Amino acid sequence: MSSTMDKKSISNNELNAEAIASVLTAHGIPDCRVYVYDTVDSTQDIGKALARSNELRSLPKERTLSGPFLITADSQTKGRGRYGRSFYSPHATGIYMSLVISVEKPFSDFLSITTAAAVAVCRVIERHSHRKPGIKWVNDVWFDGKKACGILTEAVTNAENGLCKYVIIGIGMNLSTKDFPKELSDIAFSIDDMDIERNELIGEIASEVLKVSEDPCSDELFYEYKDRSLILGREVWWMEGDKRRTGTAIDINRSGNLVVRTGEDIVKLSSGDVSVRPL
Ligand code: BT5
Repeated sequence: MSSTMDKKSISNNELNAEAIASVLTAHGIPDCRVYVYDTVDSTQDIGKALARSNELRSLPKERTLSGPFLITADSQTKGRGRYGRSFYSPHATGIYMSLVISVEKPFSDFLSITTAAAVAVCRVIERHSHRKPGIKWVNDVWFDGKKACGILTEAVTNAENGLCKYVIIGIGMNLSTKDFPKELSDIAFSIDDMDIERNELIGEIASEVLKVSEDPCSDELFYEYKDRSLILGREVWWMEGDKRRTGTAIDINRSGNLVVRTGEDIVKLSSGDVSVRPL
């Protein structure tokens, strides 16, 4: 945790594109365009629209906006998670950001981007909080058994060659939200002890995510993800259709599957949700 910086009021801190861009530049990323909004439906949608309008412009190659984009907003009215679920994004009490990265690769090369981004987010939080975050497979950052941050990765693909054109990494984090809706009050957490203001935090998270996205499948990130995993060795349960299944999470493999022992069987879960039995 930084000792030189005073604890600042994150909730009163106004978003500022220049301040965020200067943090990115200080971290060696001068070419990331930053867009700041007050209220949007979803920063993911703005990211996709920007990526598409970039394509539609048909600019000569040397003038296309190929650098990454960062979109952040004070609140979202339709913040989303996976499988059409919603992400609660109240005004100015959290971080709601999407990073758009231009790529020309098969999407399979980017399957690890969500797990790499989770590691990146934990690294940044750890620099600025007294608390230690952990990762709940696949995409949640947890504190004290509650979710503080969720990550959603989406892609824009080229219909002709099936290659991915843009990856959009969405990150939502609670910082000072206190009044969660009833359905979240027992499961959501706000990281309210960080010694960094919001623009700097967004800039640092974006820088770290952009760095890890250069080689999201690296050994270093894979082992760090497993080290930070809260689920390994724990009893878990999940639904298979209307059947409830239970087992012990014993590994996460290189494809990102959660490997679970259920009696005599070994099951590999590829996505979806597992719940962890409380300790
Ligand atoms: C996620 O999905 O956790 C991915 C969340 C990504 C949000 C970011 S914000 C910026 C960008 N723009 C967007 O529109 N989205 C991204 P998932 O694993 O499906 O989890 C969704 C579940 O998390 C919900 O069904 C709730 O149970 C829970 N949840 C919703 N809002 C929450 C919050 N603020 N804090 C903690 N848990 C929450």
